[in-house]
Amino acid sequence: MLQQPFTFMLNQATASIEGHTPLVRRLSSLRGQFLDQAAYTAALAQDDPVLYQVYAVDRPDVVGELSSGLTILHPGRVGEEYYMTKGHFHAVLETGEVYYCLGGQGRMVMETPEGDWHVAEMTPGAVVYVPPRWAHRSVNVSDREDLIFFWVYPAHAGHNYGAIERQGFRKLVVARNGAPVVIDNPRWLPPAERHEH
Ligand code: PAN
Ligand code: ZN
Repeated sequence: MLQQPFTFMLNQATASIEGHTPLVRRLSSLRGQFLDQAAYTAALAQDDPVLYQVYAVDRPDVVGELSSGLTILHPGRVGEEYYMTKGHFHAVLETGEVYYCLGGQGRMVMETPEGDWHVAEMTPGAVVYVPPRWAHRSVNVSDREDLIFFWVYPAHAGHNYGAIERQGFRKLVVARNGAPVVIDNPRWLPPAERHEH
């Protein structure tokens, strides 16, 4: 069936996509991801804050279609680690993604299944290209501003959260003396040392 072109409005003033309801991810959906588990448990005992909202313009799950949307990641920390997205590989590993930063200050943490890693800066105007095979997580390194970005990826890519839920990313972004630094994740094991079923 022939698809009809369409337009949607990304409202930068309100950081939303008009006519769409966002998916909301709270602190509780990142269980096990923050290094400081005591700080995580203490934070969750107080409240279950919204970490980010995702406005998705989803398209049919077929080759050729593109899904796109807007993510708003709020500022905050658990211990010294900044608020971040869950992060994922695409289920169809050989699919990439483009991210366009519209507001705030952040980092995109990436890695391959083989353990290559890269951390890219997200600042207004930065377009980060995530090649096929690279898992990706966004981190808000500001203490006060939302990190806002638009993204586009092949609609058949799907999301694989499992590998990241098991041990996180190889690198973490934490605040040291008020500035973001990249450190090793002590829970991360090289592929050969993992015991996955
Ligand atoms: C983005 C992300 C979005 C939320 O749309 O899905 O920023 O991050 P998590 O899915 O890791 O919670 C994307 O990369 N889509 O493929
Ligand atoms: Zn993705």
